[in-house]
Amino acid sequence: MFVSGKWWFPPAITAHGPAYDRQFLITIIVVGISFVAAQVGLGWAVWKFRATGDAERATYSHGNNRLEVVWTVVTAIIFISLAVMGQRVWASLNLTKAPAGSYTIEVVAQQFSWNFHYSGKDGAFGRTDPNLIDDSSLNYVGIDDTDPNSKDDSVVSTLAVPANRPVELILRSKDVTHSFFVPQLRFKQDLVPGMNIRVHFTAITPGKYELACAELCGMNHFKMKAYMLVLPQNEFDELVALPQEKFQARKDELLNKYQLPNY
Ligand SMILES: [Cu+2]
Repeated sequence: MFVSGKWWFPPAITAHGPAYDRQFLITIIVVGISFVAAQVGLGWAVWKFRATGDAERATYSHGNNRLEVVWTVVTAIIFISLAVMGQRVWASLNLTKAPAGSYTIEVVAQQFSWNFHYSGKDGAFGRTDPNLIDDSSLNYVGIDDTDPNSKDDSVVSTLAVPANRPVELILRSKDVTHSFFVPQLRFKQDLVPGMNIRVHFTAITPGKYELACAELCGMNHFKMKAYMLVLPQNEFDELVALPQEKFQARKDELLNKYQLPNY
């Protein structure tokens, strides 16, 4: 299954993707070898100590302390090393701040949809207040209309990000825990009510990708999906400078222009 590549991950589209995939491959090879060795050892013991038919009494063996210490230490070294190596790749993204010049997008999840808040031309987000959230008047993220910074803000249901530029997402939830997951980005991050969780990445391959909620968040969880568009810089700049209505229309055009990858 692994070797055929048929049931493998979709190709990674981020700058850090290859590091994640390399780490995953190392882990699966090491664990795979251990698995085969353990199963062969078990098979050998079953065969070697099988009943031979000469009505021999079973004996009790306490085992071998030295052997137990050796395999415990070897196992610990292997698994702790893998964890430390994996941690390094993970920490470079999760425990560091987004690089300067990142493009910031606020993500507000709710049962059962995604809202992406763009700061517009001025690059400054309008003030938001949970008390102003009103889904019936389409104010899904609680934008304060009296704040001048909010005038050019857009809230749309598709995530558009620039290619080859670091992007920072600020993840929030209005109700329950949701989870942001685009397989091609190689990360999955919960959105927790009451928390602002920051993640950053640099997408490098323009295209259209599926964004799913990966946390069972209620009855219509299965419907909670959106698309992520990775756009060439000029197309992205042009899109995010548009006012809300035009942004919506243009993003629909772009959703038709790009095709989902084949799985
Ligand atoms: Cu959800």
